[in-house]
Amino acid sequence: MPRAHRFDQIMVSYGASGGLPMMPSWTSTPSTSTDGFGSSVASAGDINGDGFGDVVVGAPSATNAAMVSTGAVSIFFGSATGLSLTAQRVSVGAAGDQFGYAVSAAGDVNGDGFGDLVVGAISASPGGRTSAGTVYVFHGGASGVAATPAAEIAGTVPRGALGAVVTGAHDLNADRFADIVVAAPLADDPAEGESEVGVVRCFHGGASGVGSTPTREWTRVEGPAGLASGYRVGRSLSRPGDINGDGFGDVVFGSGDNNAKRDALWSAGSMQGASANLTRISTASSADREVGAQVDLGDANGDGFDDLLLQFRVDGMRRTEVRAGGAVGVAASGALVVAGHYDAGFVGDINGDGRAETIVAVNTIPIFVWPTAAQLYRGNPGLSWVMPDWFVSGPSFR
Ligand SMILES: [Ca+2]
Ligand SMILES: [Ca+2]
Ligand SMILES: [Ca+2]
Ligand SMILES: [Ca+2]
Repeated sequence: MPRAHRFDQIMVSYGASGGLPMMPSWTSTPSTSTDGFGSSVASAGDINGDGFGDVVVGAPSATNAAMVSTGAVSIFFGSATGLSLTAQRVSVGAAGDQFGYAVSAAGDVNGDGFGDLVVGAISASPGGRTSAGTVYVFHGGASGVAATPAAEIAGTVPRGALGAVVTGAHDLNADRFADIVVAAPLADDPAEGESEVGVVRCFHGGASGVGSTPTREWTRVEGPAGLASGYRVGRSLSRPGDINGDGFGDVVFGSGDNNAKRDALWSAGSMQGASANLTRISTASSADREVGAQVDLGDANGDGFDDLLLQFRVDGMRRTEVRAGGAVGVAASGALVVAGHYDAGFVGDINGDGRAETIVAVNTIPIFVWPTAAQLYRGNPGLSWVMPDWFVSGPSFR
């Protein structure tokens, strides 16, 4: 999931058959510039069940009840005239927890028709385990989310930062209860004496919401599948998707530090949920780095199979490519969307043609070292991109 680099202003542009407008449709600016408002942003799904999509914004450095950096999230509700200007604010935990570091729609985890929310608090210390991190799930309702979380998933390893990356609205076992996938990319493996191996955990929804026991867990990423030892497993997670079109949701995640090649890995869903077996997704050149630094799933060519957005680094420059999904999995090679940019991800089908668009953050002002504009690349049947179809830039976009 893309993350914002600075926390000045959130801009939302409403899609239409012609694409996106040149000016943002909605903006929100925080009351203070120190609470980290906007360092995480996500579609929240439909939290209050009124048929309009909602947006969640994290402010992990926000003060709550005089506790500094407890963190908070704000939910802006959609309507026929756009997003609300005021938000429901939710904050849980203790000083320094950084609640809201990561946010995602959970999907409908308890099957009551209201969308639910998943929030990561990376510096929470459950059970005295310093900065093990905690993930919270909130159930939606007609008046927004309940102030008390329905589920708390506690990190098990000190300094593991569970909740640094969270995604929801998966359905890995196709039972119509949404499932969530969360990562603790910095988790050590005390049993093996290894540091920062990372862990990814899946949790299935059900009538009472998300259970507290993971239905699948990957760490170290080695062994039967013949994969090399993992490192920082779960540094990136895909949003929900179905790569092989079998009706079971699949999940892709990345691993690795800044200097390693590493690979992205994907697991196919089934009746039992995500498979323990992982399929490696790599690039041809051994000189490439951080393969899977960002991953996402969306149907960019409109063939009914979700395609993989894969980011990696070549000679210090990031590249984003899209690889087609199909009945046998992810294609072995992909089409370059754009090189030399910052974060990238799919943004759904903005122009209603049945194909997912790709959005990337780019730098158009070389004296700055942060992104200065966003570019949109339309999905197309041949998975071929040359120029962006839309961009927006501004002094506050960084
Ligand atoms: Ca629900
Ligand atoms: Ca499910
Ligand atoms: Ca599948
Ligand atoms: Ca496709």
